[in-house]
Amino acid sequence: MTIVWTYDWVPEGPRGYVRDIRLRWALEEASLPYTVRSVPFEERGPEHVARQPFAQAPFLEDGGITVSESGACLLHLGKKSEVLMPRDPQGEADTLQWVIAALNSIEMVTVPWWLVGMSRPDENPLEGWMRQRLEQLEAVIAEREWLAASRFTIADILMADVLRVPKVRGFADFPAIHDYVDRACARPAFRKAHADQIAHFAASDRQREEPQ
Ligand SMILES: N[C@@H](CCC(=O)N[C@@H](CS)C(=O)NCC(=O)O)C(=O)O
Repeated sequence: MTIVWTYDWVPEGPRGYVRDIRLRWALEEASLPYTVRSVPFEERGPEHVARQPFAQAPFLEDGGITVSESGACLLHLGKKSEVLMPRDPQGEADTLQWVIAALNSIEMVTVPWWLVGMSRPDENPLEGWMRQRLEQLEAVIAEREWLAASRFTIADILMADVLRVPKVRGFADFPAIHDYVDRACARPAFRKAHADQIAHFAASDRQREEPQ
C-alpha cells in the first residue's frame, strides 16, 4: 500500500496547500489505494531527514521504495498508472516537459515573487518576471484544455496546484489561467484530496486540545 507522509500538524495558513495534496490528488485520480501518515511538524528528527533531506513534506513510501519531492513522487505514481502519465512516447514527453515547467519555470517564479512581496509589497523587483511568465503561460493555456497529450495528467496536478495559490491567482487578470485552475479544482479527485487534508489537520487540532 502506498503511504503518503505529511506533517502531523501545520498552522492554519498553509492548510489546503501543503504539498501532500499533490500526491493525494494523483492517487485519487488513479484510484490507487493509499494511506496517510504523519511526521512531527515541530520536531523534525533524523528519521524524517533520512527520507526528506530538507526535513520537508511530503514524501512517499511504496513497496519498499522511498521518494521525496512532490514532482518525483508524481513521476513515481505516473509509472504506476496510465491515468496519470500517457504511455505513447510524445504524450509521455509532453507530460514530462510540463511537469518540469510547472516546477522549474512557473513555481520557480511564483514562490520567490510571493516571498519577496511579503517584505517589499510596493516595489517587488520580481513583478515583471512574474507577469512575463504568466502571460506566456496564458497564451498556451488559452489554446488547450489540459497541458499535455490532450488530456488531464500529472502535469496538470502540479501546474494547477502552483497556480491556485490565492496570491498567485490574485496577481493579474489572466482569464485562461483562471478557468484552467477552476477546471482542475472542480475535479472530484482534487475536492476529495483537499477535504481530506483539511480533515487531517483538524483531527490533529482536536488531538492537541485533548487533556494529556
Ligand atoms: N520541493 C519540495 C518542496 C516541499 C515544501 O516546500 N514543503 C513545505 C510544505 S508544502 C514544507 O515542508 N515547509 C516547511 C519547511 O520548509 O520547513 C516539494 O515539491 O516536495
